[in-house]
Amino acid sequence: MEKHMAVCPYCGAGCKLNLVVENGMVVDAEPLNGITNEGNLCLKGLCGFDFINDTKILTPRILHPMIRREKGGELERVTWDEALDFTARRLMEIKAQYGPDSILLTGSSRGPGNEANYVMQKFTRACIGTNNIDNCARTCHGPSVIGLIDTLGSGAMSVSIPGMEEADCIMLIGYNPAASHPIVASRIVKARERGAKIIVVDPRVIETARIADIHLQINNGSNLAFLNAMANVIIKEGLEDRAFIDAHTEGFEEWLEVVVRYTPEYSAEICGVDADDIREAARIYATADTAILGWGMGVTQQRQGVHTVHAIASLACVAGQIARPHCGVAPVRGQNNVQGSCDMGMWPSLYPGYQKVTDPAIREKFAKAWNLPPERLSLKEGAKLTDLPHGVKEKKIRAFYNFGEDPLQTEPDSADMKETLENIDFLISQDIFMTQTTAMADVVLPGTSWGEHEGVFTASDRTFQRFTAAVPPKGECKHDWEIFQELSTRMGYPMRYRNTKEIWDEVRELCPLFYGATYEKMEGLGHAQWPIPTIEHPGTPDLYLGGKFNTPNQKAKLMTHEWIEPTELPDDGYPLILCTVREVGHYSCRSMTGNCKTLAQLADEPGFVQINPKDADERNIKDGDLVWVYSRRGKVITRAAVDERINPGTVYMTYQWWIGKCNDLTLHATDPLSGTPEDKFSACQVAQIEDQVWAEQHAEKLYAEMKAHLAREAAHQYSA
Ligand SMILES: Nc1nc2c(c(=O)[nH]1)N[C@H]1C(S)=C(S)[C@@H](COP(=O)(O)OP(=O)(O)OC[C@H]3O[C@@H](n4cnc5c(=O)[nH]c(N)nc54)[C@H](O)[C@@H]3O)O[C@H]1N2
Ligand SMILES: Nc1nc2c(c(=O)[nH]1)N[C@H]1C(S)=C(S)[C@@H](COP(=O)(O)OP(=O)(O)OC[C@H]3O[C@@H](n4cnc5c(=O)[nH]c(N)nc54)[C@H](O)[C@@H]3O)O[C@H]1N2
Ligand code: SF4
Ligand SMILES: [Mo]
Repeated sequence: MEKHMAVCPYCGAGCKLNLVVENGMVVDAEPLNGITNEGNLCLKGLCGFDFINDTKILTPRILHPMIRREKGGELERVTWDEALDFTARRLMEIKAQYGPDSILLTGSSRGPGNEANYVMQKFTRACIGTNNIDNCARTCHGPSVIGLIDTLGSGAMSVSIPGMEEADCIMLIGYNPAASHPIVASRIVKARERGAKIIVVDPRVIETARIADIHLQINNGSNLAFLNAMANVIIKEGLEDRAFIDAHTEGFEEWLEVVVRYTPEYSAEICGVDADDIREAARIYATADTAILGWGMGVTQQRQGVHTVHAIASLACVAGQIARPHCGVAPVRGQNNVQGSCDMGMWPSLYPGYQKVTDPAIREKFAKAWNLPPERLSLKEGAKLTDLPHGVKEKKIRAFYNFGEDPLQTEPDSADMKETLENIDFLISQDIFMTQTTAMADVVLPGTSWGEHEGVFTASDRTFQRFTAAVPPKGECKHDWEIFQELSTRMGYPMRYRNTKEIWDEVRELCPLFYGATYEKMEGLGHAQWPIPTIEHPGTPDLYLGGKFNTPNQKAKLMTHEWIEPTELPDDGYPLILCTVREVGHYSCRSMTGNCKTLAQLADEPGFVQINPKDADERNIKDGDLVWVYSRRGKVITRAAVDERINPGTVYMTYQWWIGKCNDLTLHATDPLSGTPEDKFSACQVAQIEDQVWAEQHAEKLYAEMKAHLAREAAHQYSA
C-alpha cells in the first residue's frame, strides 16, 4: 500500500488528503492536516476518488486520441502524432483565413492545475496571437473578480479560510456553504460556537440559516435593494466608520446619493422582508468587532452581479469591516482551482498575476520573457466564454478549444449551445471523460487525470498548494501541459518544458504577486498564500491591512447602484421562478462524481426539483413524483422534492443532472458588465405527470440512451 499527497479536486476549500494506492489502483482517500482542512474532509473528499479507475458508471474515460476527419463523420482513433498534426493544421488554416481572433479557448479550473493553464494561455497569446482565453469563472465569480478590482483593487477573498473561524460576525448572502464548501461551513459552525453572530440572506432556508441569529428570506433577485437598505440604516444610525471612510476611501458622496433613497421601508417592499429585520442585520454587522461578508452564486449569477459586488465591497468599507485580521470580504470561489485559473491569466483582459493585457509595459515584459517581438502579443482584450453562441452565429468565432469544461451541460440554454457547437467549424475537446461536449468534438485529446499528474492548485483564499501523482497515466493519456506545448511547437512557437516545476518557476518570475511561492515551500503540507512577493515573505492571510487597497491611489472606491428587476419575470404561462443551485454529493457537470460508486448510489438521475408544499399541492404533485418542468427554452423530466424550506413561487434545480437538466430551461441573458449568465433567475412552470409508471420508464429510457450514446462514442477509441 502506498500513499500520495494530493489536494481535493472538487471545491475551492483546498483540503489536503492522501490517495491510498493498491496494485496500481486508487482505493481510498484519507484526510491530511492541511492549512484549510486540518484533518477533515467532506463526503466528496472521502468518496470522490474512484472515477480515476475508469469505473464507467456514468461515462467512460477517454484514453486515446481521436479525430473526426469530416464534420458529421465518425470519431476515429489515431496516433498522437496524427491527432496533433491534424489539430495544428486546422488551427493554422483557420487563423490564416479568419485571423487569430476567430479562435476561442477556455481553460480548466478543475484537475489540471496552474501549470497546464499557464501553458495554455501562453499558447493562446504567444502562438495563436489572441487574448480569447477564458475559464468557468465567467459563469461563476466573474462579477466578484471584476467588482472587487473596481472597488478594492484585488479580485479575491480578502480573508483566509482558517480566519473565518475567528470572526465575530459572519454574514452570508447568496451562499450555501453546507452544500458548496462543507469544510468552510464547519468553520462557520465553529465560529458560531465561539459566539459569533451569523446573518443569512437567502430566499431558501439553507442549513446555515438554521444556526443564524437572523435569516432574511429576501425575494429572489432583490440583493441590491437589500444591501442599499443595510447601508442606509448604517448611515442613518451613525454606525459608519467615519475615520476609515475619510482616510481610506473615495466616492462617498456619490455612493450616499443612491443609498439615501433605499430606506428600509422602501427596500422591504422589494425584498419581501420586514424593515426592522433589515435594521437588525445592519446593526449586528456594523457593530461587531470583526465581521466577514461572504457571498456566492446567489449574488453573482444575476443580471446585476457586478453592481451587487460593488455594493458589498462598499458596505464593508463604510462599516469599517475590512482591512483588519479576520475582517473583510469572502467571495468563496467554487471550483478547486478557479482562483488558480484566474491567477494564471485565463481571462481575456489579464496576463498571469493580474497584469493587464492593454498595458504596453506589461506586454513588453511578457514578450521579452517569451522571446517574441512585442507586436506579436495582442493589446486588445479578448472574447469571453459566454460570447461563444453569438460569436458563432455572427461567424466571428470559427474554432473553440475546450479544455476541461463541459459547456453543453453547464452553460445556459443547452439547445442553443448544441446548435453553436454543431455550427462551429472546428471543436477540440481535451478532457478525461467522454462528456456530452466531448462527444461532439472534431478532435478528442485525452489528458491525464487528477491522481495521475502533479502541480499546484490555488484554494479559494489565495493559498497555493502542491499535489502529486498517485498512479501512472492510463492508456495513452498525456499531461495537459505536454499536449499544449506539442501543439505549439507544431504551430511554429516551440515550447520545451521538461516538468511542471520549470513552468511554475517561469510563472513566479513573471508574477510579482507569486514570486515567493516556490515548490520547496509547498513541499508536503507546505503552502504559500499570495501576495508573497519574496522568498522570505510569509504569505498574506488578510489583504489590505491598515487600509492600503490595491487601487492606484491605495483608496477603496465606494460604489453602488439602483436596483433593477431580473430579465425574465414570471407570467401566466411560466408563473414560477426557476433558480438553479448545487447538489451536495455531486459536482458541476458530474463527469467525476457520477463515476464514483458511493456518490452515485446516494443520488441519481433524473435529479430533483425542490418545490414548496403549497406550489406542489396546487399542481397535485407529491414528494418523489416525476414531473415536467418547462420554460420558453425546453422541457425536462425530473423528480419533485417537496420541501417546506423552499420559498413559495420559486423552484430550485441543481445543474448536476443530465436528464433532469436545468440548463435545457435556463435563459442565456447575462450581466452586461461581466458576461455572467443569470442562472439564478428565469421563468418556468412545473406540471404533474398522470402516468407515473410511464414516467419512470421514460426517465430510465432517456438515461440508458444517454449512457449508450456516450459509450458508443467512447468505443471508437478501441476500434483501431
Ligand atoms: N457539492 C458541490 N459543491 C460545489 C459545487 C457543486 O457542483 N457541487 N460547485 C462549486 C462551484 S463551481 C461553485 S461556484 C460554488 C457555489 O456555491 P454557492 O455560491 O453556495 O452556490 P449556489 O448553491 O448555486 O447558490 C447559493 C445560494 O444562493 C441562493 N440564492 C438564489 N437566488 C438568490 C438571490 O436572489 N439572493 C440571495 N441572497 N440568494 C439567492 C440560493 O438559494 C443558494 O442557497 O460551489 C462549489 N461547490
Ligand atoms: N444552471 C446553472 N448552470 C451552471 C451553474 C449554476 O449554478 N446553474 N454554475 C456555473 C458554475 S459556477 C460553474 S463554475 C460552471 C462549471 O462548469 P464546468 O467547468 O463545465 O464544469 P466541471 O464539471 O467543473 O467541468 C470540468 C471538466 O473537466 C474535466 N476534467 C477534470 N479534470 C481534468 C484534467 O485534469 N484534465 C482535463 N483535460 N480535463 C479534466 C471533467 O471531466 C469535466 O468535463 O457551471 C456553471 N453552470
Ligand atoms: S470541502 Fe471541498 S475541498 Fe474539502 S473535501 Fe469537500 S469538496 Fe473537497
Ligand atoms: Mo463555479
